[in-house]
Amino acid sequence: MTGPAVRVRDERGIGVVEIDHPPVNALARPVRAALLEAIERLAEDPAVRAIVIHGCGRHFIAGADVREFDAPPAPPLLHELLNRLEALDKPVIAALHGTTLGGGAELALASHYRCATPDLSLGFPEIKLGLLPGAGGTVRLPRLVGIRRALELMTSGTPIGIAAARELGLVDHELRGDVLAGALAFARERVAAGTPPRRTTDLPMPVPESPAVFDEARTALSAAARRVPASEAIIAAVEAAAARPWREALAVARERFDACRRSTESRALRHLFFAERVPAPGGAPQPVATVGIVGAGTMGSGIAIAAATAGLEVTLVDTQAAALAAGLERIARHFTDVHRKGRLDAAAAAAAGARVRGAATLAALAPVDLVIEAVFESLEVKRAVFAELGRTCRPGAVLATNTSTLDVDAIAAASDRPADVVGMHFFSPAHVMRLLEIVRGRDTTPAVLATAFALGKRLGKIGVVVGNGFGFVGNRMLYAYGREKELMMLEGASPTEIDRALEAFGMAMGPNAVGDLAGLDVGYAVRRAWTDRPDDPRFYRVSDLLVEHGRLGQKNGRGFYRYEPGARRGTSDPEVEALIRAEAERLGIARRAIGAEEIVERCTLALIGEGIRLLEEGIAARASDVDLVWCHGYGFPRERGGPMFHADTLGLAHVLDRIRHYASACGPRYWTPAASLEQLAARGARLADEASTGAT
Ligand code: T1G
Repeated sequence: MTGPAVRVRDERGIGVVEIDHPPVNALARPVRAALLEAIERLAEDPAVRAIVIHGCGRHFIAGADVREFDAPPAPPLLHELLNRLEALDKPVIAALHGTTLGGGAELALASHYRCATPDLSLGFPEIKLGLLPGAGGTVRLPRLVGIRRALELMTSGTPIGIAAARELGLVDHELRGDVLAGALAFARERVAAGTPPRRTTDLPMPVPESPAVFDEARTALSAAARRVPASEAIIAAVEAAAARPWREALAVARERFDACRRSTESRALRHLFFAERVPAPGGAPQPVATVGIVGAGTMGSGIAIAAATAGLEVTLVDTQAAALAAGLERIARHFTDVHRKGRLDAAAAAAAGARVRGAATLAALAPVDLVIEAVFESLEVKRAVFAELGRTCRPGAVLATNTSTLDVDAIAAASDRPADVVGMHFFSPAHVMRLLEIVRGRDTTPAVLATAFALGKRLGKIGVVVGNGFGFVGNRMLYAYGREKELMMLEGASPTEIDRALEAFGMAMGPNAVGDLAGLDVGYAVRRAWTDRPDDPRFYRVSDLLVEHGRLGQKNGRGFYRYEPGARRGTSDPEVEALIRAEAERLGIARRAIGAEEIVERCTLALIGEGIRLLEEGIAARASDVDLVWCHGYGFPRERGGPMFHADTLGLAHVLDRIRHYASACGPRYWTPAASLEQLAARGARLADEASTGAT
């Protein structure tokens, strides 16, 4: 025994090293120390003829322990451990199953032989944490699969299954049945055949597939990937492996790894990794097997697709026969498409589609476990639906509303069972976007909240529990962000300048392009219904003006931009700029050139200021929740960690100083700093360190 995380035993001459470090066998320091002790012991034992390394549980090894990266690496260092493993004079067989990622995959490459079960998922996801494989992957992987494929695997972070792994020569033998028994048999065959250790670093580096293979990899990087230093670090590390002896190249990789580990981008991505794994809210979730969805429109059918794909039985209700038919057709087409694109096999796609049935009345929802209402965004309409649901649905059924801006308590009250009501705000398209705002109403019980959260997780969503306030967290912040871009267009920035500046900052799409995509009339209607919208003639004046001139966005070819038929990206339209100039003059606004720096600062500080208010009011429970909302719901750049992490990167004293600057430059109406910001800045605090308000 070498400690609870690593067990060693002798199986008739084969040394078995079992890693048992739940939940994912992460290679934390104690595990590395125990592994080193284990392999040294087996190396010295003359009775041991070969070594098999095996991971207990669902995963072989999920990689290094991500929690260790905020501090310098502690010995034994993983790359040194793996070099020692590879140098052993006895055959080392990695018995792979399930998830084999990062350092786990590197351990496999440092082993002499690799067996794997059909459920293998092998990959190098370090890039998603702003890191590179730092334990030898950059020198061993290209030796096994070639330079181009190695670069693809490491810069994408996408795992491969057993078939691809075998084809690439990463797996020598596919195991059927018990992974350890199979690996032991494989090891005995190696011993019987007298097969020597096969060291990956003994293999020559392959000749680059083309002289430009490294620059081709750079060119192939997406804009988002280019903003993460680890992308270039991976390419440079493999370039070094092609030009130098492997130990020197590994030293280059180590230097690059440590620089990436300390980078803002990696710290931001690691922040989000853990933010996405916050514990579920208290309360015991109820089992949900059947779901009712009210409203067969875009949102309702998207939610139905997500639920059916997750294995739930779905009843989609729409009292309008044509709308119901259109919704069912949309759902059927989706499952046909996902099969055609190879994302689901024929049987799975057919089974998922068969789990959705239509109904014309809410009576069909009487027996279901949970209902999600997704009807027109009108309080009157929603209240009528909830009044009927309250009478119709079985006791204990959860009643959720997909409202994006309306008062969940007002909707809940209509049901006469507000304790069963919760908000589940999906983002469109509901079967694609991962964000789900889970709105706790005044009377929502912990069990109902936990049930909604658990259902969200089952649908593959990132669930964020928020309080019941206008726009919850995401849309309330969106109005602050949009307010500034609208004001700056009146003050002199063109729609294109706004979008280009924010896309250069890292936003997935500029706000004007987003408006055109969603339809400018959608926001227009919401703002009309907004009872306490700011009494400011400039507030969203440009967007309103465009709608009043019949410019609705992509849907009718003209919005902020002009869209040629079929074009996804619009072009600047002089008519829009003339409209804006005339409106600015009418409002008496002097125009000026506005640079990208001011555009980005005003929009991001507006986001930060509103996020801090949401924390202060308890609508958001913790800063990382606000980051999840904006990274998963609105395309905030992940390598900046979200608006709150970005505020901590800037420093709250700087944030406060700049908000005060805009209070004097633009007026205090929108730029009065939250009291909590002044307190946090005064004591040099970070938002990430603030305890959860828990108020939601
Ligand atoms: N380190 C520390 N904790 C981890 C972890 C990791 N690598 N992976 C998961 N956890 C925790 C997670 O926080 C959660 O904790 C629990 O395990 C279950 O996770 C040296 C430098 C493996 C596919 O990037 O992709 O190796 O909430 O909810 O849905 O060169 O976890 O229970 O307290 O996600 O079944 C590379 C990251 C590291 C893999 C399982 N490896 N993990 O998914 O469970 S860097 C990764 C995952 C590296 C080398 C480099 C997933 C999973 P808690 P979960 P899951």
